[in-house]
This record gives sequence, structure tokens and C-alpha cells, in this order.
Amino acid sequence: MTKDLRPHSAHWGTFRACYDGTLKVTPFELDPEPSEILENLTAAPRNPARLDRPLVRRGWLENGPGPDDRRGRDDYVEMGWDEALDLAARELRRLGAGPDLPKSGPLPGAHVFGGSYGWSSAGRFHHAQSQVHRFLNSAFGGYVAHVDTYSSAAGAVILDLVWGNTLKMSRQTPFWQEIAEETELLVAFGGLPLRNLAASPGGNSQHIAGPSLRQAADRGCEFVSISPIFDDFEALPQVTRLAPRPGTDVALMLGMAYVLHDEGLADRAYLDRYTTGYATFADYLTGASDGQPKTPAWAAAICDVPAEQIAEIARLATRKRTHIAVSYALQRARHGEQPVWMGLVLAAMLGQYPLRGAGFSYSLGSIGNTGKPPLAVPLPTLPQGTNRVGDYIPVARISELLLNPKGTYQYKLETRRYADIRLVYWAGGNPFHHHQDLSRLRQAFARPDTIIVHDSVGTATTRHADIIFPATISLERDDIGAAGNDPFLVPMPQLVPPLDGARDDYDIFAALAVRLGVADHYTEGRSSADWQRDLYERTREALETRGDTPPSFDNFLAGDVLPLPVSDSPSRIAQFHADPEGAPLDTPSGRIEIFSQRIADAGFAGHPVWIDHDEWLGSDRAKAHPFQLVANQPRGRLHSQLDFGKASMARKVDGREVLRLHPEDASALGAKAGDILRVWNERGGFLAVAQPDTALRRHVVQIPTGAWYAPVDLPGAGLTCVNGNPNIVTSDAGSSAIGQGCAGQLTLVSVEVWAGDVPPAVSHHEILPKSIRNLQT
Ligand code: PGD
Repeated sequence: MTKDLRPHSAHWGTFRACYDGTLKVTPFELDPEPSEILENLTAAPRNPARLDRPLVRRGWLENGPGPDDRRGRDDYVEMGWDEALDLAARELRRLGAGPDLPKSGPLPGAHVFGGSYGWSSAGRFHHAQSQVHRFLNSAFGGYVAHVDTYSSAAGAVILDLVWGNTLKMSRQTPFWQEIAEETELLVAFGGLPLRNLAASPGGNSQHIAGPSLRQAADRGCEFVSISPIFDDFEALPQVTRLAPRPGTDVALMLGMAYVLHDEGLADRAYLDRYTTGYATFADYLTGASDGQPKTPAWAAAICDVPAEQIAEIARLATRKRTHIAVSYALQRARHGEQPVWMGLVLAAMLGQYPLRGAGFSYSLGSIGNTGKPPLAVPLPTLPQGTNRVGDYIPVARISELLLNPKGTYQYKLETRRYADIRLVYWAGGNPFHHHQDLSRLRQAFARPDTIIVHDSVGTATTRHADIIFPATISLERDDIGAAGNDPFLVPMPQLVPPLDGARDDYDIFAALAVRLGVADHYTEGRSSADWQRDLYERTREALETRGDTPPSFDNFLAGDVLPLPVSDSPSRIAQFHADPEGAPLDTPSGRIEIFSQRIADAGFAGHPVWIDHDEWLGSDRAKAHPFQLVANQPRGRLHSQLDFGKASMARKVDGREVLRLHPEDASALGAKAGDILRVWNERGGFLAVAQPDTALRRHVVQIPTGAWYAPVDLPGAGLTCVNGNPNIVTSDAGSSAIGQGCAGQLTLVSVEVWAGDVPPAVSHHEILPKSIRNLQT
């Protein structure tokens, strides 16, 4: 270890750093391709966007709790910690928190939304979401939670229904090693953008995707990247790039499946042994059930990839050891369940799944640690206690939940009812970054009695809160870095003195728990250090049982990264392939369900289908809004985090996000590089800087998510985010009533050169500006 540099971890990489008023960061020497996002860290410690005082919204203070549409526009009163904690505790008590919760029957937590979705930071003890959940379980007996993630909801739900828990287990297959060594053809739906693989929840100490792809290429592996954006796949020698209309992959896959079926290339032995329902699906493919054969020509008319090329790739896949990879991007869209299900069916038709390097993966192009071998020892995690409320929403239904109390909706083949929420508690997430249709989210955030948010910086979410508690950042506290499939436990010693006025989430909750009389339950009498020692013990003991000699916690924290053993047990899917009767999948049939009776019984198509809808270029709505916006993951930051950092700012122009579009589209609009474009639809608009780029197909425009939401009422244009946050125009309709996932990746928009005055981008520290923070008199 280099002297003075101490290890630490972020979701996007392990690093070594030291601080002497400036943070010096150097990447982990065993990381073959460290992420550029590490460069953002130096801006974190004393950034002007940091919060250093509790803040209470003036309207809430003066008028008391209650629905209020001034959230987002009001000013704030700065408070000392004791006074702010007293105030928050009084409100939590009013809403039912305390030591004397009913043993049975309705609990006050039934009116508290504590899902608090968000990635927060990498340490496993100071994991903000786990801390909120533990606190709400202690104080309210539970809370209304969320299920699934913004990353993957449509795909996770459909695979759960037709593939069982295999999804979770397939993440434990060492795909990267198999691809490097064995795969002959990698068909990547959604490409395999390495920028997405920079991060993994909890940390990513070794970025191995690039080297694995290059090793495969050197061996002669061929690649097919299917994405409307050409640079969604590495520049390697044997890459065929297909650029379908966004959102039409399922049609393309059906065209391929038709060829396999029609030409007798589908592997009947695999289909008979491991799947159910192929005959019904084949009737759909041939048109026997609906009169429309799903020929390559039919598919080509929808996806705009030549029919011959669709047929050729299908045939090539049968001659090579083929891996079908489907990325998260495909399912963050209307009917996003279908391409994921169809990708699985396509791999089943090829029938090579039991072979190393062949088969199906989901999220290989989306999350850094997917495709790495699983660990042989358990990792530290904070116990969250028991949530006795038992109610939840699919994660992206947050606006509906708040706007439509007691309303009904469908999710995962059930009809459910929204709770009536009075308190929203959020820590470690930024819904005004991650949710869609932000104007609607503003209306939703006007509804609860009280909103409490912890963050280290003044985000648009804090701007809509009633009580804001300033949190420390991970560099300012001791913690343990650990992530599923990551082969190192990383000590995260405090590197930077905590910002004066900020506190750890744990300490904030502990102080509230004391005031509410539930401290025993929440802290169990332990300090942060006691907890970390205890959490580490689980991993230490498991290592010792295996015959290793792991250091004590104190030596670990003061020392270096700790290598963890990986497991070599066969994956769940390998067990199923070895013995489908003895190790069945947990689907009703025990097999891969190409046709699912329970999905059909719930009123949906029982097998994967192409479904027309109103957010793609072939729809009627495209006549009004002729461009397809792809709002995807950024290259220079993780989501909205550290957007003020060097790598993130380097990709903007004058602090504003850049929109890429095809040069011919740019000339048709009269736009040249550097012009300010207005991108809009009926939900709102944003400004961005034009960057013509041949990497995009015509009529597709692309902007990364994560610019901090700064809505301004522009004359002649209405509410417009001047920083370029695309979620002001995206739709918050769920993927479908099956998965109710975030469908924010693809949206129809209009684009024009903005002829009006161009307001400057709003700096990060001006999102919750000092000018509206008043000292209490
Ligand atoms: P982050 O920017 O990571 O976004 O949504 P998510 O809410 O996770 O927000 C984390 C927040 O936590 C930041 O404000 C950060 O400052 C704060 N934070 C960090 N550490 C701490 C801490 O220790 N304590 C506290 N209290 N706060 C902390 C991400 C979500 O966005 C995801 S996962 C995806 S995949 C979605 N992607 C898309 C998309 O592709 N397209 C669109 N249109 N929209 C998306 N939104 C989703």
C-alpha cells in the first residue's frame, strides 16, 4: 500500500486517497480499467452544494403540517440540531411514532412512505436506505415500502414469473470468464455499454468487462450489438451493429425466432426437456393464432433492420456457441417485460444453454458485478428489523401513491390498493432525479403532511422537503465496503474531517430515536463503531471457518483490502440443466415458461408478443413529436451523484447537458454543434447543447440522466429545465400492469433550436440557494 494513501470505496470503484485540505485519489492498482468517475470525488468534501445546517420550510413552520403546493418554491429557516430534531420528533410522535405501538391491528407506519429508493453511498453500515428502514421499523412498527428497482422492474418481474428465482441465481454465473474463453457469438440486445458497467451497488473493485470482451475478440468471437446508438458497444474488430428503431427489439427477436422455427433450426430436444408452452408460442410465430406470421419482413417493417440481416443472424446463432445478452435498457420502456421474456425464449430455441459461454443473461450490460463469480462467504449487512406494516408499492408508482390514495392498480397479476400517505421519509435517494414526469412528481410531493429528507447536498428533492437534515459523505466516516460478487472487502476509514454541521444518518436517527423513546430498539445501545465490529464478525467468522486468518476489525479498518474467496458451486441454472426434475425452477411448471397460464389467466398475452404503444417512432404520437429521446445512464457520473465533479462537468458545455443527434437531423433543424436546443412534449421541456454525432440513428436523440433539475418558466415555452434533466419530459406510466416498472428510457419529443433568450445553467449550490435559507430570528 502506498504510504499515506488509505483504501476507500465508491459504487464506481475502489481507490486510495489522502486529504490535506485537498483530496488526492489514486485508483486501486488491481483494477484493470478504473472508472473516470473517480475524478469526481475530489470535488465532494467541501463543495458549496453541501448542506451544513438543518433546514425547515417556512410554510410548514408557520402553518403546521399539511398538503402544500408551495413545496419547491418556499424558503427555509436554518435551525440548530437540537431544535430541528425536537421539531421532527414532535411531528413523528403526532403521526404515531413511539414505544407503545399496538401489538396487532393497524400500525401508524401504514401512513408512512419509507421506501426511500436510492443508491446513496457504498459503505455497508452507513447505507442510508437500510438506516431509514431500521428507524421506521423501530419508530412506527413498519412503513409502506417499495419493491423492485428503477434499474430493473419490468424485466425482474417477468423473469420471476416465467423463470423463477433463476434471475437472482443467474447473476451468480461467471459469464465474463465464459465469454472471454468460450463464446463464439455474443448477441447483445441494448449493446454492452462499458459506461454502465462502471458501477455496482456497494462497489466495483475490478472493471473486467472491457478486458474480457477484448480477450473474446482476440480468440475470434463475433459480436452483434443491437442498439440505436452505435457506441453502446466497444470498438472491436468483429462487431456487426444493428440499429433498430428504439423499443422494437421484441419484433426483431420474433423475426429471428420465426426463421429458427420455419427452417427447423429450433432445438426441439431442449424445448421439450426444459421449457413449456412452445406449441402455443409457435402458433403466434406462424400466424396460426392471429393471422400474422412474424416473418423477418414483418419484423423489418417495425424495427427497420433489413429482413435478410435478421434471418442471417438467426442462422448464424445456430452455427456458433451463442450468448444472448439482454440489457436493462430494453425493459425501462413501455411493455419492457416483452423483450426480456423474448430474449429468454430465443436462447431456449437455440438450445445451447447448458454449454459454457452460451445461453442467456440479463443485466450483463447494465451492472458492473453481474457475470462475476459469487462469493463463498457472507457480507456485512445492517439488519433492518421487522416491517409489520407489510404494504408496498412497485418502486416507480410513487406519484400515483401520493396522488391517488386508496386507488387500485394491478401489479404482478394482482389487484392492489394504494395506502393513504401522510409522511414521506427519504435518505440516500433523489426522486427528483430518478423519477419520470417531474411536474407530476411536484404535484405528488404537495400532498403529504410532512416530508423529511437527509442528503449531504442541496438536491431538488431537498428543495421539496419540509425538514432537511444534512448528512456526512462516505469520506467523512468509517465504514466497510462490500458488494455482491466483488472479491474484496474494503476498509473505508474516515479520510476527511466531517463538514462542520453535518451528521451521519445513523446519528440523526439515533437522536430521533432517543426523543421518541425507541432508542433501545434502533441502536440496541451500540455506537457506529460497535455496529461495524459486529457486522464484520459475520464475514470474519466465515473466513476463519474456511481456515483463513482474517484480521481483527480494528486491524482491518487500519489496514488494506481483504481478498474474499469465490464459490465454485454450480449455478442454479446449471443445476437445473443437469437435472430438470430434481432441481426444477420455481415456476408453476418447474420449467422455463414460454407460455404462462397464470399470465394468460390474468388477462395478458400468455407468451412474449409485440405490442404497439404510444412512445415509439411508429406510433401516431410520433407525428406530433417526431424524435425518440433516449435518456440513458451517464458516462461521467453515477446517476445524479457528484454532478459537480470534474468528469461530469467535462461532458457539459457551460454547465449544461449535451444532446446528441444525427448530423442530418441537426441540419434539418438548422442546428449546429453548440447551439441550444429545446426538447419538449406535452409534459414539459428542457434545454441542452446540440452535438451532431453519426453514432445515432436518424430521428433518435440522446441525453444522459443526472443533470440537477432546475425548472424555469421560459416565455413561450412553459416549465423548462435549463440544466438538461430529461425526466421533465419522460412519462411516469408504468412499463405495463405486469411489472409497473420505470419506463423512462424512451420518450417521444419535439426538438427545435431555441430562439429565445438562453438563461444560464443553474449551479449545483443554487438548487437550494443560500438566498432562501434564513437564519432563525
Ligand atoms: P442518485 O443520484 O444515486 O440517484 O436514482 P437514485 O435516486 O439512486 O441519488 C442518490 C442520492 O443519495 C444523492 O442525492 C446523494 O447525494 C445521496 N447520498 C449519497 N450518500 C448518502 C448518504 O450517505 N446519506 C444520505 N442521506 N444521502 C446520501 C437512480 C435511478 O434513476 C436508477 S438506479 C436508474 S437505473 C434509473 N435510470 C433512469 C433512466 O435510464 N432513464 C430515466 N429517464 N430515468 C432514470 N431514473 C432512474
